[in-house]
Amino acid sequence: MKKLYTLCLIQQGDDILLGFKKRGFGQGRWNGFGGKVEEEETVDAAAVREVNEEVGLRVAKLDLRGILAFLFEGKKDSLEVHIFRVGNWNGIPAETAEMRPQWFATHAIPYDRMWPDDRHWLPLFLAGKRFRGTFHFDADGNVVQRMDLREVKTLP
Ligand code: 8OG
Repeated sequence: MKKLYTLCLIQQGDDILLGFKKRGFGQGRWNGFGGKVEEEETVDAAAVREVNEEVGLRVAKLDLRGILAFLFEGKKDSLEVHIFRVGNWNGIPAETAEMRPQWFATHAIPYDRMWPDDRHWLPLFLAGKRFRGTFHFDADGNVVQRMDLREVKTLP
């Protein structure tokens, strides 16, 4: 079964807002803000809701920039993550039970403390590109075994 997730990267000038995940899936890693799309919820609505829940911001505009599939060795379920750029929002980033937010300059992104696939696609994101790809992980989600990543002109 394919599970749908959202991931929002909030950008202001040359800086990007990441959150240190304090609990749950991806704990101990820096990441954008997002989560599972609920039944009968649109992907966009889920993206807006998750940013509000995790960092207290109200998203004004979403720009879909990437769709990535993640498969894990020996597991039937796969994830499809829709990645958005958020350049317009209201509010001030606030720490929540799930995330501790911090701004990072583009040249100081903590790739060593992020999901291992991020170093492959985040540079495309930062260069303003759109992309699609598939990442095959080991069972623990620590090692990328195979990947296919390509730039695309448009996304659905
Ligand atoms: O609801 P929860 O916080 O558990 O959702 C997981 C979040 O992590 C969601 O925003 C999607 C995101 N995510 C994955 N896999 C990966 C990945 O490989 N890289 C990044 N950057 N984010 C990921 O589920």
